[in-house]
Amino acid sequence: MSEVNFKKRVFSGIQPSGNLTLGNYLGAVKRFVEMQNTGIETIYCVVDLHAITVWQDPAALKNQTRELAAAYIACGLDPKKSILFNQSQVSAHAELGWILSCVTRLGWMNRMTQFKDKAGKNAEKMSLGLYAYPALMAADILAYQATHVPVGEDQKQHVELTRDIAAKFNHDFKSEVFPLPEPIIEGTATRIMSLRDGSKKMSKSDPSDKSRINMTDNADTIASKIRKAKTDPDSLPSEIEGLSSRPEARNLVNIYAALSDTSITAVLQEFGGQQFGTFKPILAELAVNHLAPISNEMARLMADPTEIDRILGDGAQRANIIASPVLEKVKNAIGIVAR
Ligand code: AQP
Repeated sequence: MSEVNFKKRVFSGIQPSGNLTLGNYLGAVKRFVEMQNTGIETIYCVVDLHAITVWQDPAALKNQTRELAAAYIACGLDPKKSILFNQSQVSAHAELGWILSCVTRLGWMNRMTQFKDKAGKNAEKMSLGLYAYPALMAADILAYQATHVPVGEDQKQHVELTRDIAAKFNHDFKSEVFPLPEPIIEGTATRIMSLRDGSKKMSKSDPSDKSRINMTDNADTIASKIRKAKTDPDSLPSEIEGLSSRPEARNLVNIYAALSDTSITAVLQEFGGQQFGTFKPILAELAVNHLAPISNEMARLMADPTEIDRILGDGAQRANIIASPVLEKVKNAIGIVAR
């Protein structure tokens, strides 16, 4: 048990690996904004070094990085209240990532389900980086001695691994450098599913654009994707139990609940007995009303990429001020001779 009382600090990140989806927004960014406004120190990152674990077109990566930063700000992250930057500008992430990959055990890595999901039957052809990704994610969090990590359900295993890595480091080097960070997974939207397959999560990198709502989609596209979303022929149930074997229906109800900040039970009380033909247009209108101001603001911010780069650069400087001394402590603990 740690003797040290670490300052409460939030860290999280998103990969600029494509368009930000409604899943990323409801499962992560919306929560980032809520945490920023509680007065706790918050650090949010565009994790570009994670994105390159799979192929990224270089020009597209630059654009996606700026677009994700614009999305963060358009969703309500304030670069004056939160530290906002892209990961590769703070070299402590990569340095600590290497050190922690020497602490992490192969047996732990082999249990990571996200690698198995992403690699599928092609594991031999995947990059070493995709396999090692969780050790870099541990470094992202621990470089700031972060205590709380808001994430969607799919990242829970990686945050738990981060705790194991932190505990092993502290134990092996008889140090108290790292806190054991807690995953914060709350709300109705911790796992938004694909609009085409209720058993798969909504993802930026899904080959089917129809499987997701992108934060940059216009009103017609959002309405069309919701109208065409896979459902079943039954009407909506009035009780939550009625959704148990209906993943697509559950997903649309979840999205409605999360967008309107209400519970699934309340949504079913209102719409129980109605057909999807009635429910889908109402959901589409809610989604458009919610997302349109965000995508408009993103477009406005993207018109000035120099300003986005300035914000990211300023955030990186502030992040570096926190991460550098932590990295020094780590180097000192493991016996590395430093300046
Ligand atoms: N479908 C989802 N529902 C709820 N939360 C989600 N998150 C991702 N998908 C959903 C949360 O978004 C944050 C950022 O995730 P990431 O970009 O680091 O990587 P990811 O989890 O692998 O997200 P994607 O969209 O599926 O990206 P790709 O396709 O590039 O792998 C995390 O907090 C995640 O939980």
